[in-house]
Amino acid sequence: MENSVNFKEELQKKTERAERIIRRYLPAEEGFSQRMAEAVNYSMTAPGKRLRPIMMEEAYLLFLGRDRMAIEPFMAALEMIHTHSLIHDDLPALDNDDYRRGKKTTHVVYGEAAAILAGDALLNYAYETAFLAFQSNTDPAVIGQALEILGRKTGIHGMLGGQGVDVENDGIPINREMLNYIYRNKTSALIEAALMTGAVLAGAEKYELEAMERIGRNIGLAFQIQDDILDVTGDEKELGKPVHSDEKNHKTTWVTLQGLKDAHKEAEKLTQEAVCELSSLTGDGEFLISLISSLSGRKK
Ligand code: GRG
Repeated sequence: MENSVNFKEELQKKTERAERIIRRYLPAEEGFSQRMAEAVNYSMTAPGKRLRPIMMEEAYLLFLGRDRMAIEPFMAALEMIHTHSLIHDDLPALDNDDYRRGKKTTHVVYGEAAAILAGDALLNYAYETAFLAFQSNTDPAVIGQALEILGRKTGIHGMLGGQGVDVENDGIPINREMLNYIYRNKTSALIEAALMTGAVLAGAEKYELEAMERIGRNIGLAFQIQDDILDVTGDEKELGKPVHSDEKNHKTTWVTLQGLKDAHKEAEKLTQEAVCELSSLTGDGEFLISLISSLSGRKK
């Protein structure tokens, strides 16, 4: 992208667009439990970055997709699955977090039972939403392929699988190989899903899908390492406090394992690999490249 002002403006426009799409597909707060409905909409309208739907649409545009009725329900569905994972991850049985997206977490506001149900509701409603793509003019076989990717990358062989291994190893020192496995699944898989579903809905070839999967993996790993960096340098760095390890969860992270300097280097290397592979594909990947590059310097 020409300069960072242009990129920021573009990002804001694309975030607002993703926001409008997501809100359009949210369930009406009637016809089912009022508390659950409020909890669903509370968590979905909290100010997330909307990175995954944005990436999905960019991948779609990269391969010249044109059918809004096919891509938009998938964008909303992926953000629902992401939000479900955040609600559940924040629960007392998992990370026990009180704040998310700058607001009190869903279980703190609505109670644990409603938060569990809201997370379940979103996971299920995500598929109801994605199925709306069958009302579009896109080949049903292609939509079926996108649904298969969405299910696989977010399930036991993807995000949920990574989270399972993460929880199992909580408090136990793990090696770099295991940490990579967890990050690849827990974090990269959703980004892989975003890029691959976007590409497949636009009619990308198999080799192009494989490229999107590798790009998503590298972006996700860089994103998670950056998250580890922010865990130790975030607010405290600004306050001039010393860097510390992940004290809250006694968790192994890239930073506790390899140190901050190495973590920065690795995030940069992975980002460059993703940018390089993206540049080699045909189509206009300029915005996506700027977005990926901006993530390794993100502050939240
Ligand atoms: C509990 C089913 C279940 C799954 C949990 C990945 C995960 C699996 C939970 C989320 C917690 C976490 C630390 C995930 C790692 C990826 C990550 C940093 C997510 C936050 O994504 P952002 O920064 O969040 O895009 P926003 O709020 O901007 O959407």
